[in-house]
Amino acid sequence: MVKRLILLLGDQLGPEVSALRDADPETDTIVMAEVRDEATYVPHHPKKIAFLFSAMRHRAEELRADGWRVLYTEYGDRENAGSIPGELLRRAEETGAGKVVATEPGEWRLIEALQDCPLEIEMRPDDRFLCSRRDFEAWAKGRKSLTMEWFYREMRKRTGYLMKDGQPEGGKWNFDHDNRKPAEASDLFRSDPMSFTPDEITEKVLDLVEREFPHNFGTRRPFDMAVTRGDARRALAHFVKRQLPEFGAYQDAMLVDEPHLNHALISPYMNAGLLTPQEVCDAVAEAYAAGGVPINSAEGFIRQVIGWREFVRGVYFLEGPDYPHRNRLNHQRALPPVYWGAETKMKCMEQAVGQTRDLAYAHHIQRLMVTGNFALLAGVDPAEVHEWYLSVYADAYEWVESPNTVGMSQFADGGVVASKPYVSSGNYISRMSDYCANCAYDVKQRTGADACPFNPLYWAFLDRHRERFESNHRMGQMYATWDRMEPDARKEILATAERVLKDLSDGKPV
Ligand code: FAD
Ligand code: DLZ
Ligand code: SF4
Repeated sequence: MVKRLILLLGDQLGPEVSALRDADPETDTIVMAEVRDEATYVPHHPKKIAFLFSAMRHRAEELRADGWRVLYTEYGDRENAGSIPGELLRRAEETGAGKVVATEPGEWRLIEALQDCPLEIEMRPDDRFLCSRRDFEAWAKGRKSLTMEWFYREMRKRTGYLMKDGQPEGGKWNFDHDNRKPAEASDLFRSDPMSFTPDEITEKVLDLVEREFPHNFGTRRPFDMAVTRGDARRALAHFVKRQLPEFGAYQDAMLVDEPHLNHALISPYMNAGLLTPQEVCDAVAEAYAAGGVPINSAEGFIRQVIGWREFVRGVYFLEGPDYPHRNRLNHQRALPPVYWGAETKMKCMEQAVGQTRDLAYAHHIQRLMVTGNFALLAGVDPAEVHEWYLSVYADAYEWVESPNTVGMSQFADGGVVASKPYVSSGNYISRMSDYCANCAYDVKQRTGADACPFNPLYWAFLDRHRERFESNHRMGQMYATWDRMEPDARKEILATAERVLKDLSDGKPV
C-alpha cells in the first residue's frame, strides 16, 4: 500500500474535509504547515494570522488525540521550507510517501502552486459548500447575466431551507424590504458577541505574530476569537439566541463605537472550516421553526449564507484566475493612506477603518457603503482595494473577498456580480447611521470646504462614467436628477470633487 500524505490547509480545519475522507491513520500522515508564502502574500492583519495559526495548532492536537500521525511545521521551525509545495516535498522525502491527497484550495494562486509541484497530488473538490463548482457552472451556463436572486431561489428549493409545501415561508422569497431599519444608540436590543480567553497555545501564537509580523496593519491584542470548532459552535449558538431575532431589522445599520450590532461574526469560522454552512443554516432554521425569530431575520440571514456566500464562490471559480485583476472602469488612483489608519475628518471612514484595525472586522454595509463606496467614488485602482480587503479582515480569502470587492463593491468586473455600481452620496450613510451627526463635515452640503466628500464625489463619478451608465435603467433616475441641476451648480460640485481628489493625491487628510 502506497504511503500517502494528507494535506490540510489553514482554512481546511473541520472534520468534513474531502482529503481526510478515506484516510487511514495506520498508513496516512497528515501534513499541516505555517509557511511564509501563505503568511505574506498580502500583509494579513495580525489577528487573522493569530486566529489561523492557533486554530491550526488546536486542530493538529485534536487529530493527534484521535490517533492520527500529524507532521506539523511551526512558523519558526528551522527546516520550514516556506511554502506549501516545499513542505510537501520535504515531508514526502522524510516519510517516503509516494502520493499526496489534497482538498482543492480556495485561491487560484495556491491551486496553481500545487499543480506545479513535482509530487503526485490527488486534488479533490472542496465539498464543504452547498453548491459545487460543477453545479454552479451548470446553473450559469447559457444565462445572459448572473443574478444572485435567481440563484438563491434555486438554492432555497434545493436545500429546503424556509420552504413549506414547495413555497417560501411567509409567502415571499425575500424580506429585504423590512431589513433597512437605522439603529438608535439608545436601543437596548444589543448583546455583546461571545468572547474567548486565549489559552496557552493562542498566547504563544500571539507572541510569534508580534515577533514575525511587527509592521502589519492591525492590533493583535486583545484577542478573543474562538480557535476551536467547539468554541465556534458556542459562538454560533450565542448569536442565534441573542442577536438573530433582530438581525434582519438592523442588518444595514451603523452606529458610532458599535462595531458588531446584531451581526453574527462567524465568517472567519465558516471560512476556515470550523463551522459548516449547513449547521449554521440548520441552527437558524430551527430557531425560526421554534418561534421567536421573525421571518425577515431568518430569511435575511439564510440568504447571505446559501445565496451570497455560495454565489460569490461560484463566480470566482467560473470567471477564472484573472478575475481579481480586472479593472473595467480603468481606475488608477493609489489607495489613500486613510485606509491604513491615517488621519481623516470623515467619521464614517474613521469608524470603519478604526474597527478594522482593532478587530479585523467590519460588517457588510461598512465594507460596501463606507470604505468600498469611497474607494469607488475616488477612482482607486481596484487591485489595491482588493489587496486591502484581502489583508485586513479575519475572514478574507480570495474566493469570497474578490467577487465582493472587485465585483460587488468596485464594479471592476463590468457587472458580473452587480447590475449597477454600489455608489451613494452621504445621504445613505446619514440615513443608516449616527456617523454624520458626529462628523466634521456637513452631510447636507454638496459644495465647499464643509461638504461631505461623498456628495461631490458621487456626482463626479456619475458624470465621469456617463457613457457607461446612463443607459442602465437602474441609474436613469440619478442622471435625470443630475441633469435637472443648474449648470453652475453642477460646475461647482465638480470643482469641489476636484479639490477633494487633489487633497487625496497630495496626501492631505480628507
Ligand atoms: P453577518 O452579517 O452576520 O452575515 C452572516 C453570514 O453570511 C456571514 O458570516 C457570511 O458567511 C455570509 N455573508 C454575508 N454576506 C456575504 C457576502 N456578500 N459574501 C459572502 N458571504 C456573505 N465575506 C467574507 O467572508 N470574506 C471576505 O473576505 C469578504 N470580503 C468582503 C469585501 C467587501 C468589499 C464586501 C462588501 C463584503 C465582503 N464580505 C466578505 C461579505 C460580508 O461583508 C462578510 O461576510 C460579513 O461582514 C461577515 O461578518 P458576519 O459574520 O458578522 O456576517
Ligand atoms: C491565510 C493563511 C495564512 C496566513 N497562513 C497559512 C499557513 O501558514 N498555512 C496554511 O496552510 N494556510 C494558511 N493560510 C490559509 C491559506 O492561505 C489558504 O488555504 C489559501 O489562501 C486558500 O484559500
Ligand atoms: Fe461620512 Fe459624510 Fe457622514 Fe461625515 S458627513 S460621516 S463623511 S457620510
